[in-house]
Amino acid sequence: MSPSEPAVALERARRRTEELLERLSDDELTRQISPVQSPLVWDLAHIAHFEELWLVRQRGEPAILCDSDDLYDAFAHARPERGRLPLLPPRAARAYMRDVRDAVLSRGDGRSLDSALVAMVVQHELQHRETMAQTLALAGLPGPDPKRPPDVAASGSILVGGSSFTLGGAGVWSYDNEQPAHNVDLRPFRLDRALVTNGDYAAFVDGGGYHDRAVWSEEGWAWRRAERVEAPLYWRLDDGRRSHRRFDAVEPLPQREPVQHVSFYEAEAYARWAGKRLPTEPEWEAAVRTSGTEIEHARGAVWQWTASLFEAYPGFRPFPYREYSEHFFGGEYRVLRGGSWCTDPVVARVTFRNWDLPQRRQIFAGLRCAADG
Ligand code: AVJ
Ligand code: FE
Repeated sequence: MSPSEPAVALERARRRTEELLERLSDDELTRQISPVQSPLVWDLAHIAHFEELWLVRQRGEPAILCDSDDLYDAFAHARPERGRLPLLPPRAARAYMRDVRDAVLSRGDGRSLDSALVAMVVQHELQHRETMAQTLALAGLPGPDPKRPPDVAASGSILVGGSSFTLGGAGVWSYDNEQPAHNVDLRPFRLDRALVTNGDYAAFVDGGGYHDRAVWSEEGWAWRRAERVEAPLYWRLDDGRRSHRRFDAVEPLPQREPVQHVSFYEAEAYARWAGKRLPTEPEWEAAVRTSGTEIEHARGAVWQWTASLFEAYPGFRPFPYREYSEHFFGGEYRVLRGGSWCTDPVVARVTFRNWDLPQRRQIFAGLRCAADG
């Protein structure tokens, strides 16, 4: 990032946030729409609070939001409780965002800012923008434009083969969990060029995949039964015709679009039903690094569940935001790779690691299958 770029990157992220929420009423912004998401007005003030911590207070300037630090600390209150907190109302939250930004840019247009901290703050806002888009989808409110992934055209698979690959890296945009770069040895494997489409996935649903115990893991089967899941989130069946809800509209299921809103358990079951498996995280990154152009929609179409648990790379050091990754290591979360149609390109990097609980379906996530080589 050159000296003038921090301000540009910060302002660009902010415009994307504002555009997403422009048309919403105060009630829509304030409501606890789902227990798995925060009220939108929490995300807004949390974005500003994060920026205040890292770009204002970090350089020794006085606090802007006094006495409310714990309200916007993601570890102080769980998502389902945030709607009951005395949050800043929409007008005040927006004013707070502007006040923080003014303080950040007050000194020489942001020229004195640390690029790595700005990169973290910019990415953080863009990640929350995607989280807020998930909330809009859950609420049935209008989404951003374009609001869908591109159609799939590819077929076949590529063979990636047995050698040593570099995983991870350290650039200005890299989070701690992407570092340090290190070598991994991989056995030869195949990765499908195409993402699994709605049409592919409908064949699994129609073929009884949700009732075929053999293709589900024990944990996945228990989840499916307890939650009575029969299809991806947002799918509908009316008089034998399949449709889905996309944000505020119901439409016929687009067959060639990548499937979205499946859990890790469903992704795993589909892959097994298809006689394949999910790629591991090193396999995904090695394939995209070495054969990126042959893999259709490697990044920026839908997040792709991997078989890997979210764990530290060997030699991991938490920084600068200590809890960002470290808090989530330990085997509860699965890694997703690649980014969705809603992920900003600065986030959808080849080394970027996303994670969520295996049962979550609000993410714009689908899958790409792999097989042994
Ligand atoms: C990387 C999407 C799992 O939302 O929990 C935002 C991103 N971390 N603020 C999350 C994040 C702190 C994170 N994910
Ligand atoms: Fe956050």
